[in-house]
Amino acid sequence: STTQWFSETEAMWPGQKFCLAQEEVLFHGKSDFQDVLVFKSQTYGNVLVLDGVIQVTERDEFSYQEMISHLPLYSHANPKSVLIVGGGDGGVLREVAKHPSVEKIVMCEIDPMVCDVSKKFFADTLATTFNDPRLTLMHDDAAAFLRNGDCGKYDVIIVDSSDPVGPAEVLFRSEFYENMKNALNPNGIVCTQGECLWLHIDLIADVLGRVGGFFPTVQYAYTTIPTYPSGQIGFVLCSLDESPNALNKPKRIVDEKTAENLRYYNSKIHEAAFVLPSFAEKKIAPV
Ligand code: SPD
Repeated sequence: STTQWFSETEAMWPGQKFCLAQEEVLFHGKSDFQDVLVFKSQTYGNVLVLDGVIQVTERDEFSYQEMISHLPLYSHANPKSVLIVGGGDGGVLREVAKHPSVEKIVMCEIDPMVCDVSKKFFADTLATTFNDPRLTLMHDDAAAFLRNGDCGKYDVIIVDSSDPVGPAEVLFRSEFYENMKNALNPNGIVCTQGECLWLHIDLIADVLGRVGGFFPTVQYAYTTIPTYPSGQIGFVLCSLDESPNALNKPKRIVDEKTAENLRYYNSKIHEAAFVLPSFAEKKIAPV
């Protein structure tokens, strides 16, 4: 039989298209915010696609979810309160919940359909932790939530967004970073989805330049992941801690029990993730 190929929309990566062999469409619908597709792939497990762009495959999601969560959490001495912006598939929540010091997790995901399909089609892989008693889940616009003074204070804010076309566009604006800063406790840390060095170096330089105006310490880190554009995705990390290694040296080491549950993150890769190739360093280092 002929192979069906799913290929990504090329909104932010003109001239290239990533394809996966597709076995079966499990769900396809339109929410109030976006097009939502879940399909079973031939070799990457179930795949979640929003507005034509791959968000998660079961085979490689751990690289992204572990790094966007544990880079900021292990850079903090004692994280107790965490805000997850987006993250409706539950993967980042699963990682945050691995930290026993965390007492309160608030998740602000605009689109309930993302949580619903994850609970149905990724029940054993991503949506494993929605019953954690530390969690408060709200379906709200995070930009509006953070603009109002009642959003609470956090040690770590993780922005697990889609790309800045569509509902996530507002999460890349300066006002959003300023509001996140105001929602942090002393020594608080923000970590956001920071696109790809190969494709979006100008966007990354722009974001880093702007947020450098709000935070004393800003650094970029990245991870490898086969199913994101060009096989790589990065993170913009911002800390209120002014010390030079506030972000690139973990403040805590992974205990043995947690290490058994991690497939990508370790203390060595934490430091390595901040080491940039020369073309990127030249463009974005002097923030
Ligand atoms: N180009 C795709 C970037 C997607 C980042 N967010 C993924 C959500 C996984 N929890």
